[in-house]
Amino acid sequence: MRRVMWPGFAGLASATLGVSTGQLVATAIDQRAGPLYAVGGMVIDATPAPLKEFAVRTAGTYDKPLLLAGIAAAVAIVAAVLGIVADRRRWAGLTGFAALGGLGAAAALTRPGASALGVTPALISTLVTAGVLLVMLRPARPTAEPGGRAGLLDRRAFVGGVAVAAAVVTTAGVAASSRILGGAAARTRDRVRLPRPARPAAELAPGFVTPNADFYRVDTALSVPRVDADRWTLRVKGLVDRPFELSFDDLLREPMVEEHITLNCVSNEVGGPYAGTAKWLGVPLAALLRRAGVHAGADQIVARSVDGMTIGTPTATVLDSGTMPGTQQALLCVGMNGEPLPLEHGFPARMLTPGVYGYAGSCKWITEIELATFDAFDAYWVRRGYAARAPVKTASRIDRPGPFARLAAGPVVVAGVAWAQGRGIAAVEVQVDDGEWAPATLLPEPNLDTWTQWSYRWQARSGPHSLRVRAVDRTGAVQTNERASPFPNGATGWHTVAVTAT
Ligand SMILES: Nc1nc2c(c(=O)[nH]1)N[C@H]1C(S)=C(S)[C@@H](COP(=O)(O)O)O[C@H]1N2
Ligand SMILES: [Mo]
Repeated sequence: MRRVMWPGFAGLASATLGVSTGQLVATAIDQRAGPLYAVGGMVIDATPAPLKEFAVRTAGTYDKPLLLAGIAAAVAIVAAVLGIVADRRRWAGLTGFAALGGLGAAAALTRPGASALGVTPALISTLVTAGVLLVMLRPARPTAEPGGRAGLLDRRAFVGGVAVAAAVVTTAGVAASSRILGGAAARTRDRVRLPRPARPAAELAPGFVTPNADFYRVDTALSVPRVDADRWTLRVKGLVDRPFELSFDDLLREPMVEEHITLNCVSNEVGGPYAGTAKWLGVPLAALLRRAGVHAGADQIVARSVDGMTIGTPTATVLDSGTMPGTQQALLCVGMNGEPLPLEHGFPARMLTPGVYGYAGSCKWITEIELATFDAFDAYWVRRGYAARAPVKTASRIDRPGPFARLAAGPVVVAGVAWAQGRGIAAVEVQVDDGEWAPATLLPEPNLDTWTQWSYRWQARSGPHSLRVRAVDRTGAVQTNERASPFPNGATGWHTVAVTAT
């Protein structure tokens, strides 16, 4: 038994120490080059879109920690097995660990924007793992004491040592990654003085905008990119007459506008939480495109982020944005609800295109805008089967009462939001059980590219009920009840909530 337990444990312990050391080394280079993060990033990019949808839906914002934990668990199992193998055949076991290290190195090297230095963490992980393993599997030396107890004590001391070292290295890694890497980004963010908008947005009722802390976050970044604004640039290039580059200071000197715009994710289920409204501050993208002089036929804007995301937006959508009364302009944003962009929402700058889902118009941590064509280039999510052109569909949501709420019979306020970006909301209707559709009361809509808040006074009789909502846009089109899944261009269907009145 001991010939399995001890070597298995040795494999696990040495890999734990090795991988933590690798993660620690990575903080000095690039957090994403850490073996777990690099493999995690590779898994995310390789995951088929429907599975990713499932992960986002079932795990919400925990999908990333869960993925990391899953990879760590898989590595732990393989490491324990390799420890047992190494106990019998050193070279076979070490070869296995070298292969694991190779996987980590390959993952780090193939991450977008990776440098050759990216192999270092995986290399160091492998060396540390192999070294610790060899020491742990050394046969216990015969000792003066009868029964070889000193050998066992050695081992216990060693195990303790490894455990303490792993804990120290991991803690140091976490601390260092937030200080070294987060430092410059957080410092430059703290120093940002947002310019006053040439055109400020109207003040709206509290509760209309989503506070930054509650704003949904959807992206493929396992660790939030921490961009030092002092070293950040934006290049505008591709099919243009005059390519140019802007620093963050240049950008802050551009005339800014402030706009309320609703952003939503194509992955949002009917009634789901991946929609939010903020007051954005930024430079109209159309102005930057005009400065560059876009070639005729360049029908796609490809935005690239520091972490290699690509997001393709129709050029016409951006150039036409804000020209129809009530619509808002597509922006290169630096501010969100009166603050510099939070790191998770794209500091120092992101795109925001009203009327198209986030994956097709709202690149965070943006660093490049390339004018291209839809024929010549498929962006990240398009390669995975999502629609290249992704106008937001009319949607409405019941926010209260919540699903399966138990409430007192009598007057009940049913309330929520509805949006039909670019078209605007003309009416919202509520249906209780199989009754008539009744009009809800709408709060004024600040512009056609935000949601509208609605409420409905309901006299609840005791018993179980279902509440249903649908919106009518300003072209007169009634929101469809035809069920569509989020893949490949957005969910449709009426949101229904079951409640019980007593
Ligand atoms: N760099 C980068 N930008 C990105 C993404 C991403 O994964 N990486 N996700 C997009 C998607 S799918 C959506 S819905 C929005 C979400 O923006 P938020 O996280 O600020 O709400 O960002 C978009 N921009
Ligand atoms: Mo999204």
